[in-house]
This record gives sequence, structure tokens and C-alpha cells, in this order.
Amino acid sequence: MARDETAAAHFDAVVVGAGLAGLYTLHRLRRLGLRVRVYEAAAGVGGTWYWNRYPGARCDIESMEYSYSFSPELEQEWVWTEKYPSQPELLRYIEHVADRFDLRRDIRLGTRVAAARFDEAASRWMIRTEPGEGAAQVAGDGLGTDSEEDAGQTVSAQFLVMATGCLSAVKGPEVEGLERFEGDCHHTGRWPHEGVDFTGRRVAVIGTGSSGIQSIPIIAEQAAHLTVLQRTPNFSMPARNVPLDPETQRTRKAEYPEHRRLARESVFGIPVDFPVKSALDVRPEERERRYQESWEKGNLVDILISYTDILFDRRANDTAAEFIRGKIREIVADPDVASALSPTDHPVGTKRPCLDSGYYATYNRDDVTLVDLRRSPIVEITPKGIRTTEGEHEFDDIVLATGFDAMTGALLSIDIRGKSGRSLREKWAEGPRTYLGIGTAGFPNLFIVTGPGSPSVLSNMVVSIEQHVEWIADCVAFLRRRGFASIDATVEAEDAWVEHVKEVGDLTLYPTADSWFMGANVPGKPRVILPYCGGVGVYRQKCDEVAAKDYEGFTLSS
Ligand code: N01
Repeated sequence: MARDETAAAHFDAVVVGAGLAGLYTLHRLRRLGLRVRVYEAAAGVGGTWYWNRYPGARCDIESMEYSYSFSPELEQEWVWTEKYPSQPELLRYIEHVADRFDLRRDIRLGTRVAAARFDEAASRWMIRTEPGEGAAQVAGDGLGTDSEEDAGQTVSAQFLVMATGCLSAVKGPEVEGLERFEGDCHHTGRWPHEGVDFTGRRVAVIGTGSSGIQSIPIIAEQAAHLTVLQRTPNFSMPARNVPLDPETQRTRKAEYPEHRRLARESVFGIPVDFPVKSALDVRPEERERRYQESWEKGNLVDILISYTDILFDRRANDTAAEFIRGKIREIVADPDVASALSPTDHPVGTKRPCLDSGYYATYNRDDVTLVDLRRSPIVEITPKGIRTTEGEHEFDDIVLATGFDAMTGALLSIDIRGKSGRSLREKWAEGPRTYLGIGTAGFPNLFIVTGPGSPSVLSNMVVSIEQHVEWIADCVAFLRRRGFASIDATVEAEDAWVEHVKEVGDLTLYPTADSWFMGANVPGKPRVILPYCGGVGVYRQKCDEVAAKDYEGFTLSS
């Protein structure tokens, strides 16, 4: 970005992204009287729930947990229809929030933030935008609002809040030839709005993470033949999704204040009873009973907190892992397929676990084939399909359920430059460095919502988002009250936090897996634990202490 750029408009804060994090940031900062602008690359609000429209896309945290708590009125008036909300329902909810709190007037859709530079003399961010993926649709729909600035200009802001999401930069399959494929190819994280009709078609799905596991049973019902290309099998348990009856919903709404408090103080942002026993201190029959309870419940974290040491001790973890492998063997008729679907290379929970609806049973269908990429890796994508070391498979459609450049991908896709023009990409070349996952030294007045080094993806995201947004808003209010122009993490505080995040991570089994939590899914990405494993309750306390000590670990400048 040229140093002599002039700003087309000036804001107190610019927020990047209009998902759950960006919308709440806008609401909170506006309540402080700030002039705020939100930029969103898509043609609509919703973030994750705008993009991930693949068949079966659904949240695996319960709807009554995975929702904002900041407005008791919103909480009481919104009616959820299912235990686990589908993508369309979540998007309707987020759109409702945007309307209910009159947020849209400060959001520019179809506008991507391409670069941001901190102007030290003015103590302001200079932010350059460009047309985003949704720009053409915004123009075509007449969705644009008359604004003093257009995509392709520079604006300035005192504060820059990155609400860019942890899982928003999509990742491809890293194989040759995708551009030569003559059929249709769709990434689950960029699914066409008009949907995809697989009727009568030969479909390939690459990837068996949450997105693959949710979409595979539904695609199998439509396609003439489905081939799943699996590199690493994942642990999945039945979601047991059900409609939410009005009585249950009424009861839960009456308990909301206490329930939300417990969520905020919990480990995963979901209130659960904490275990007291080690898995290794109980008899095998008792363990089996406990794991069976988890299997029946349809809950993402229940098995992980069934005993104190599931996420800490490989032997304890093996007992839970073997229980799930036993279930796979029971469900899947072909023993070879069951074996290929059974994870043995990572402890349960160290890759993001999955909840499914009929996933394993799908492999009993005659029109579904599993290709084990560990035995026959993909060589290339050809015009007609996919060639593995065992031969060519022909397809009409390829679905890439290959995931995301998690936690850092979206942030580093923007050319962010802090003090002395130093780029964030350069600073984070060996892995992200943050203080509390919120700030990064040398980048004053830049806040990251649920950034690396915070519990984020190891929690109910809405709980973590609200905590961060409220902390950021309180911080901004403090700065204004005390007449400070900027806040910047100190290198010492940041170094200590990065070390702490690593130390806590090393107490767990997470580092033993090649997961996106570790950055291991993207070739060349530094291998470091990205989320903070200390739990949301402990983490919140730490953040509150920092604030109570007038932002200890940050430098405040007038
Ligand atoms: O992505 P993933 P996702 N060749 O990274 C495989 C959230 N989410 O989109 O494990 C062949 O989990 C890869 O194999 P491997 C949730 O937090 C939530 O499914 O790297 N295969 C893996 O099997 C989730 O964890 C919900 O060996 C390749 C798969 O693709 C996160 O988003 C729903 C490959 C990617 O799995 C990401 O989930 C959906 C290659 N080159 C998502 N590259 C709910 O709330 C990758 N793979 C339910």
C-alpha cells in the first residue's frame, strides 16, 4: 500500500467479516457511540453459515447453546426447531440478528479487505478494500447501499477488528490436474447457492472430516454411485438430532441465565458435569457403560469428559477409541471397510471429533465405495476423474471436503502491516504469536476475535466470540475514557503467552495428531498448537485479570 494514500472515509473502527463475530462487534462498538464500518467479502451476512451450504451442513453444538446470549429478548423470542441447527436455520437466525439490531446499514457486502497498514504518525489504520467474492451479486441484486466509500478504496480507522473466522480460508486437495477435470467440482466451504443435484451422477468426495462425514450420507442417497476418498479416518458418533419440542424449549429458556453462566465458566463453553475418575481406575464394564451413555446421548464432548484423563493419557484415550472402533465394526458389514474406517493413528478428540447421521451405515450401500488413500494415494486429477496408484476412477462430480487453512489462513490472506511496516506474514512465519489470542505486538489497535492462542475452536464458538467482543469493547471504552490513542501488546507479555499456550498444549494429547489444530493439514504450515487448551473458564479469568490491572501486558499510549 502506498504511503501517500488518502482515505475516502474515516471510522472509529473497521471490522473485517460479518459472521457471528463481526455482527456482535458492530453491535457492541456502536453502543459505545463509535462510528463503525464492517466489510464482508460475501454477498450476505453469516460467515461460516453463509458459505458452508453443502448437503447436511449442520452445527454440532446444540442450537440453544450455539446462539447469542447478549440479548435476553433475542434469546427468548427466537424459536429453534431442532436440537442441532441446520445451516439454513442458522443463517436465518443470523440474518434476523442483523435486522433486529439494525446492523446492515453499517455493513458493506461484496467488499474484501485486501490490506491494512498502521500509520504510526496518525495512530490509525489505513485499510484498503477491493471487490470480494460477492461483489457481482451485490451489484446485481441492488444490495449495495449508498456509501461514501466503494470497494477499491482506502479508509482509515482508529481500531481494526479482525472477525475473519477460524475456518474460512478454504484449502484444496493439493494434487495436480484439478483444472483439467471436465466435470463439476465444488468445495464444501464454497457450496453453490442454488444447490447441486447429484441425481444419476458418479460422485467423488475427497475428505472425511466433519464436512465430509455430514455430506456423505446425503450425497449417497442421491448419486448413482458415490466414491469416498479417505486419507485419514476420523472418529464420529451419532448426532441423534431431533426436533425441539416447545416444552423442552420453554424449560430451557427459563433456565437460560444460569445455563449461560455455567457455559462461560466451563471448559468447552458447554455446561457439562466434570469427571472425577481416571478411565484406568474403573472396571472395563463400568467404562463400557459410560461410553455407551455417550454414544446414546449424541453429544460432541461427552466422551471426552467421561473420565479425567481421556485427553491427557494415551492409555486412557485408547479405551474410548477402542469403544468407537468397536461400534464401527458392529455397524459396517464389510470387515475390510470397517477396518479402513477405524482411526488408529490419533487419539480420539485430538482431531476435531464429528457427529453424524448415518455415516458409517452409508458404507453398507452397494452404490458406495471407500477408497483408502493410505493404500493407494491420489496421483492426479484427470479430465475424466481421479487417478490413484491403483488406477483411474471416472466421475461426473468431485466434492472437495478438504477443509481449511485454519485460524491463521484468513488473517494472513490480508496484507497487514504494523509498526515500521512490518508484515504480519513475516512476524508469524514460524507460527502465530499473540497475547491472549487477541493482540499481537507491533500491531497497535488491532484486535483479533477468537485468534490463535485463545480457546476458540476448542469451544462453543459463540461463547468465545461473545467473551472476546465484550473484552474488546470494554478495552476500547477504557482507552477512550482514559484518553489513550493506542494499545499494543508488549513483546514480553506475548512471548510469555505463546510459551504458556505451548506448555498447556503439551500437557494434552493434541500435539500427537496431524490435525488442523496443529497446522498439520496445510503443507509447509508451521506445526504449533493453534488454540489455547486451558478451557474457556480459566481463559476468561485470565483476560479479566489483565483488564482489571489496566491491561497488564499491553503498552497504552496517548
Ligand atoms: O475439514 P477437515 P472439514 N488429499 O480438515 C482430507 C468445522 N466444521 O471441512 O485428515 C486427500 O476436518 C483430510 O485428510 P487428513 C469443524 O471444526 C464443523 O471437514 O488431512 N485428503 C480430512 O479427512 C471441523 O473440524 C461442522 O489426512 C485430503 C478432510 O480432507 C472443521 O470445520 C461441520 C487432502 C478435511 O477435514 C473442518 O472440517 C463442518 C488431500 N490433499 C465443519 N487434504 C459442524 O459444526 C485434506 N484432505 C458439524
